Amino acid sequence: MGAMNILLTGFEPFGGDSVNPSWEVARALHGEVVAGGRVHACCLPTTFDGAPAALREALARHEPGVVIALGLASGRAEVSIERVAVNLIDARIPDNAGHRPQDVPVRSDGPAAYFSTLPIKAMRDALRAAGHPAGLSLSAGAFVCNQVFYELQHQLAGQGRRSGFIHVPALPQQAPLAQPVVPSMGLAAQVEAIRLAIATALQPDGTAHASLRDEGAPTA
Ligand code: PCA
Repeated sequence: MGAMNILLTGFEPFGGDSVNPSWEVARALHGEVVAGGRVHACCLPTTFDGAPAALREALARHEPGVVIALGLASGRAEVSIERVAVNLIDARIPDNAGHRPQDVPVRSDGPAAYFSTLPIKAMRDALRAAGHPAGLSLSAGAFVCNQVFYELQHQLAGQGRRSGFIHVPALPQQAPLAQPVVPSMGLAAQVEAIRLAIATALQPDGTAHASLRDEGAPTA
């Protein structure tokens, strides 16, 4: 028996950016043992067609006990721990394959939404206690990040594994390139925050979310 595997995904750059902090953070933590779990980083393509398959493959390869998917939310100032994935794709910009699907479900056979099964409030509190800007978010958007979050929860539904999504702010070098200029957080601080988020997610008593754990949305 080795250490429990933790899958940490990030995304390739998109929307004309040359860097995506979500992948930089995941890559920086690759191979680390955090709270007894070994981190496996995986870079997902920022395409509606490619991301779900890449995620599925990573889940099969690593059989992780905990999964945290990361993405960039340019414009947000905090590490935002997402609460809910919705069964909706409505792309505001084209993905990296030039596709811009609008008003379609992630899964035509799936529930309207899934909740995160991570101990989200314990994670937020741990990050804040360590001095990181952190908060809970009620929307992961309707682009590839939300799609991956939804797919993740759908694929792991009912398995009792902890999984969810965290959006990170832009890096300082990206901030002035956005119009208007966006808030940012340095890479070292992002890495520290996500390491702490992982450690908190591995704590057996992270029960902030117990009543919602491992349920689909209350539809049907
Ligand atoms: N952010 C985008 C997709 C990839 C990423 O890092 C999003 O929020 O949907």
